[in-house]
Amino acid sequence: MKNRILAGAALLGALALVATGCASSGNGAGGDGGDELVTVGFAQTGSESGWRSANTESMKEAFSEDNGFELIFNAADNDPAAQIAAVRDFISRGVDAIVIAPIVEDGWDDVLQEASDAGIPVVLEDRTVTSSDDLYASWVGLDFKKEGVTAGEWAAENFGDTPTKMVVLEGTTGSAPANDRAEGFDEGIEGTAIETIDSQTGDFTRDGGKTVMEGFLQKYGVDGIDLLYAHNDDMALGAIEAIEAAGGVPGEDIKIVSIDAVHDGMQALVDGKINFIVECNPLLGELAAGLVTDVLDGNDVEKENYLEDQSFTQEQAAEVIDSRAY
Ligand code: GZL
Ligand code: ZN
Repeated sequence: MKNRILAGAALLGALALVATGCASSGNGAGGDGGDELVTVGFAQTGSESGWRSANTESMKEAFSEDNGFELIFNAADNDPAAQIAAVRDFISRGVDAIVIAPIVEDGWDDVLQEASDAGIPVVLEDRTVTSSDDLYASWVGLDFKKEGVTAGEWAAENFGDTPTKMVVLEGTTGSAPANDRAEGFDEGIEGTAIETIDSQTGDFTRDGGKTVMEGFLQKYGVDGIDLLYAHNDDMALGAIEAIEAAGGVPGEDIKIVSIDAVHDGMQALVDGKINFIVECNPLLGELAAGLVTDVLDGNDVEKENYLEDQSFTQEQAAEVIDSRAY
């Protein structure tokens, strides 16, 4: 299937155009007077990170009443069973459409089949699932593997020639970003002298990153670790606290490469405590709303819709930090 990689603006424009166009058809979202609201159930992962907060805000802004939606929001506290139960609740309530940011990739076949049997279209945003793509209408998000490759290639360029001991803070076990960022990073450092001496999940949270990094520091000492690869900024920020508590200097004694580029991560980058960040754009709300509207209006949609990412050195972060949307 064709993956359409579009710069955010172009894709936004295209979808916004169609959304406006569809509003005039008077049978879906859009304030074309008299239309009742389109009811959308949104099953969010939880509130595990700064990225997630920005994503939730973007989704709530896009699925607003002004835009013709009634949003039923559920945050599953990073619990896959609770998230599936929330989707079942949406089905029993007979919503018009369901949007899911799936915590983990597996275990979705049954409930997606139930939504399909109930005639309720599903749009995935952010993370992906291993279920057949016949079981959902469309997905919009970021290329996690590419984010991992970009981070790995940076590490290879900066440390690949000398023996480098690396520890990894993995994202939520079983989640698409954790799986794909690990795979991409390993591709990026292939053939270099970077050695992964330990790797453990911090569940994408600051506390998780701090606790796991404390364990790594007890095991190897500040001098026994040269590089930290964190699958997201929140875990990197927790690790920074642990490194400083152990008397180390983050960004110096232990270099740090991370993913997300949320504000606090970018501030740590500007402050020299992180060395490189690969962005993962959380502002998916408008694209997701455009896809829901398109699907409900029977318009063709791409199965996969990628938003563009970028990356930042400390110097680049200093230039942009005050003008970023999140
Ligand atoms: C990535 C997203 C991840 C972020 C984390 O698109 O699913 O989940 O990288 C968030 O910060 O918790
Ligand atoms: Zn419409």
